[in-house]
Amino acid sequence: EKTTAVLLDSRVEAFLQGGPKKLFIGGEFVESLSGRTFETVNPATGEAIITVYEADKEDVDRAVEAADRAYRDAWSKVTPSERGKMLWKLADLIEEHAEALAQLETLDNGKPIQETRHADIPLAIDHFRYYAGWATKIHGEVIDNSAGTSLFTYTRREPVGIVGQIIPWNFPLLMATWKLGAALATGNVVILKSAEQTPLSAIYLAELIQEAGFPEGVVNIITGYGPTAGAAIVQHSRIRKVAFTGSTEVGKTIMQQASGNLKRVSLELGGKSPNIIFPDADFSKAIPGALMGIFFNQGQVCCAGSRLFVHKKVFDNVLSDMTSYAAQLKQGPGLDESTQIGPLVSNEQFTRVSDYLQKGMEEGANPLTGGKPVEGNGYFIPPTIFAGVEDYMSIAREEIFGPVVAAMPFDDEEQIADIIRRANDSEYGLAAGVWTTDVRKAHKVAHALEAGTVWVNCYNALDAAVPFGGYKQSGFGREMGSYALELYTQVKSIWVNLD
Ligand code: TXE
Repeated sequence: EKTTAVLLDSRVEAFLQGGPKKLFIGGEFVESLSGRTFETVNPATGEAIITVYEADKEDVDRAVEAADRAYRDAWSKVTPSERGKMLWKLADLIEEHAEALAQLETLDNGKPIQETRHADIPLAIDHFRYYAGWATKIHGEVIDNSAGTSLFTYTRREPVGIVGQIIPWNFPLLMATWKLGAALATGNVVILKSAEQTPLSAIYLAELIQEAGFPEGVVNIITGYGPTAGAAIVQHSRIRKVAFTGSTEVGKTIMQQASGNLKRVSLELGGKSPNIIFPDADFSKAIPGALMGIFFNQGQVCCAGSRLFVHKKVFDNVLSDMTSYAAQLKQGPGLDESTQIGPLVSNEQFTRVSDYLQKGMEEGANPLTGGKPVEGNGYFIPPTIFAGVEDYMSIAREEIFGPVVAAMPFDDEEQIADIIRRANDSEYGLAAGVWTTDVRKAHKVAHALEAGTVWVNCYNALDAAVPFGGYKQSGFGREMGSYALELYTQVKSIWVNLD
């Protein structure tokens, strides 16, 4: 039989040789001070890939010293144009190492290689290029309000200083990129902690950062756990800002802990995004859109369209098409060219999603396809579509973060108020989707939805230039676009007496 297994890139093989992978602090690869390590696991098999040094508080302290030195002695003397050039160089290096990075990401996270090649890596490259352009465009303004006086005022946009960034495992490289791009373009120094489930692509990125010519200590990348290394970042008084992407629960803890030193906080948290298909939708787009909205990245996407509202007139047809497509999606190891849906990232996530499948059944929902975890090695959950779901059920209210969609019919003829009320009836507000060919309805619904992003006749579209972030308990602060610059700059007003 013809094998479709990906042949490992020699760069990946070289990367996986030798002892535990090290922390990147002060421009060097170093062991953690405790010497402790942890394993990172291949989710397709459940077997360890390699060990990684485990950072803790004392390593964060060391990174802060390195960052502080870099900020004062080196980074503040680098011109914006040179900063931009380094970011562009980094993008070029990622492009040059694209296949190795794609494979490493797939190995560590489990996602299909087709997705890492065509989404994660190109989006990361674009992102750094976009922010490379911003480095030279960070301006203050002259406030000319001084007629009749001798006073002259202007503002400067200055970096915040040392920033901490904590990222999740669902898009490990891309999340690192979203965090680093804006922070570096605006002249900050960074301590970034990757997620313990997926440390590898960030370490590989550190090698490229070194090669791109960033002064030592400008970017420090550490691997370790949340309650230790992550909390040490949040609690460190010399780190002036923390940017976090992850669960709403941990987001709350971070905000509480950051209140101790009044660190600035931006949070990109969970979601339970509604995706609404009206009866006048173009179904040739809406059906694949709804499928991609929930099954992309095994549903481990903060903006996944996990509450699918389909108008009652078309509910049965839409669901039957979706079901037959979902049932034939090819599930397997991410490092197989033909895989369309991979394993979940970890045993913990596998258990969490399996529990939701069980709960959905107990609550009386009915799986049209999927519904039971796959037996055997690896953390595989089949694409699952639940019908017979009521708004109050936990599978319709809580973030599952797996390939599981709760499909619910809705019925309003002229009024759209009812479906908007149902869509907004959530503590989350990250994203939403609307499928209709009626342009008035599209805008009306888009305006009424309580979400940081609304996709009309598309889903999961992302661009470095377009802001992304949450309403309500999905967090606050906007990453990407010009908006992210605000997270990483502070404004100084300068008064000059010209007399
Ligand atoms: O997330 P955590 P987990 C949601 C999703 C998932 C659930 C749990 O619903 O099922 O969260 O996933 C670090 N101080 N999302 O447990 O714990 C941790 O080391 C500082 C949505 O993996 O939030 C990791 O780097 N940091 C989400 C990061 O936080 C701490 C993406 C995220 O881990 C910490 C991931 C602490 N006390 C999960 N505790 C999204 N919005 O995209 C943990 N961390």
